Amino acid sequence: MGSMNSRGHKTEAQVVIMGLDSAGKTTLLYRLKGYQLVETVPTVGFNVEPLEALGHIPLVLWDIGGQTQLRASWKDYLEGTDVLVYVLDSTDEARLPEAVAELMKVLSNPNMVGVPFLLLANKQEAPDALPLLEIRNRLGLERFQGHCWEIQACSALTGQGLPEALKSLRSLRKSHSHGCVSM
Ligand code: G3D
Repeated sequence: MGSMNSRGHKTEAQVVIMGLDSAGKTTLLYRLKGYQLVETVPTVGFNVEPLEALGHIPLVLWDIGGQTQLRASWKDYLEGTDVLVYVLDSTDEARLPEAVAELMKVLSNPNMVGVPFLLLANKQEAPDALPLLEIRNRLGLERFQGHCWEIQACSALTGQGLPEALKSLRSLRKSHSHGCVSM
């Protein structure tokens, strides 16, 4: 893994998936890999999974547990990140401010300067999910100056929005080296 942290040596893009616990990161990871998870367990530490769903672009997704005690170590995994995927639980209105605060902390890490990110408003198929526009408004666009970013509604459970999410991921990955196409 050390070689993947070195920008000079890696051949794969490094995509990091983060989010609070229960946001749906593990379900999403397995769904993106074409697996179906029957049951998930809280992620401890991180999983490194090669993702071939993006055609010929090999990506590595690091699924980092969002439990409070592990959040302190997030910064250790950020070096060499090409794209951050940050998963929000659209049904957890109460924790949205906490999720945004944690995202701000991650983005303020020196390793994250100029790193593009994709916000996934997950669990959108749930009846009590906040609509994407509402989530977008609550996030406050002005916070994210200096980063290319996109927001995408999705459901890791049904797969809704995931093809679009992968497309965004691919364009954000390019934007890391070539600048934002759109903000
Ligand atoms: P985490 O890896 O971010 O901690 P998990 O989250 O992937 O373990 O998911 C936490 C719970 O949310 C799981 O339910 C999982 O089934 C559910 N979940 C994940 N994605 C979605 C989604 O898109 N829609 C809905 N409705 N639920 C989702 P349990 O009941 O096992 O805790």
